[in-house]
Amino acid sequence: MDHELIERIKNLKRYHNAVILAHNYQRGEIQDIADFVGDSLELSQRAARTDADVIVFCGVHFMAETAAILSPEKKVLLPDIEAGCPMADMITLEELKEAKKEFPDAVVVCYVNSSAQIKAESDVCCTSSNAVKVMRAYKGRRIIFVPDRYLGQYVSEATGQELILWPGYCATHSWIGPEDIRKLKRQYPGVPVVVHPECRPEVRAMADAVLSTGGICRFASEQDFTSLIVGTETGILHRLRKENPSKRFIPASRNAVCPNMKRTTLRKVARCLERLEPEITVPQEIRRKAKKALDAMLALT
Ligand code: CIZ
Ligand code: SF4
Repeated sequence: MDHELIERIKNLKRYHNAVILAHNYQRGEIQDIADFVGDSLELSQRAARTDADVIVFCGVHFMAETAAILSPEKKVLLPDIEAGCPMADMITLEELKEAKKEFPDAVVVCYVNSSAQIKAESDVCCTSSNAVKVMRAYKGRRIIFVPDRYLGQYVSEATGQELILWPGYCATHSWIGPEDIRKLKRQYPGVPVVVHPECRPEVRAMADAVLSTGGICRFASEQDFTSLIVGTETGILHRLRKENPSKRFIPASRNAVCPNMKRTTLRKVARCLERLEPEITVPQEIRRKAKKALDAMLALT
């Protein structure tokens, strides 16, 4: 019974002085029990600010790592250790080292969707909400951007900067095709379309706005519309509908479901609070270097 599980989670949370953070792509029932719902950076910053001893990170591996990098004195738990990000895994440390050897004068910018090791080997990190700003700060420099080529292409078009792109991409966002948008535009004439920059360029070209998940949530509450077509992982619809009950949100594709984000269940949250594992830790030397890349980003935004 969900009701009993939720009570158990609440009690364990109090007992361990824990905070539960949920990404915008998590299941609705997970978002509902979380102390805070947001994008990966908002969540990690929130984690660093709380006086909780334990952070239950309902998201994927790199997000829990980011929280551990910013809050080394806290215990960071990931309810399902298998919840990874296939895009983050599309670049290895060796591959990045090779690319750096090939372009020794380049600045390395990594998307937050990357492992702690990749962050440690980068000069600066960025998220989908500040990528344009971060890249502009290095105007005139040669830039290697890893691992998302679609976000890279978007930033390149927005800033006019040429980037050395890595061929990574998010399989979940690439489920959204131009034919989906075309069909919905025909079905709902005049309804605005917002998409995430991880979407394919031909989908992005059909959108009225290209926004991070945080940006989509702000757009939804601030802009005047009755219906909105949303091109990102469908978990965000729960939050959008909850925060804007009088507005209608239409998924660009019902297939845009991230299997890794959906691994987190109430049962797994309760179990990880009972056992205080799986814990995510980052070795000291990697942590120090990765924090430098995150700090460099925070200084720019
Ligand atoms: O940074 C995040 O949380 C991700 C993965 C997406 C977004 O746009 O918020
Ligand atoms: Fe990774 Fe895509 Fe899932 Fe986000 S939605 S965690 S980028 S696979």
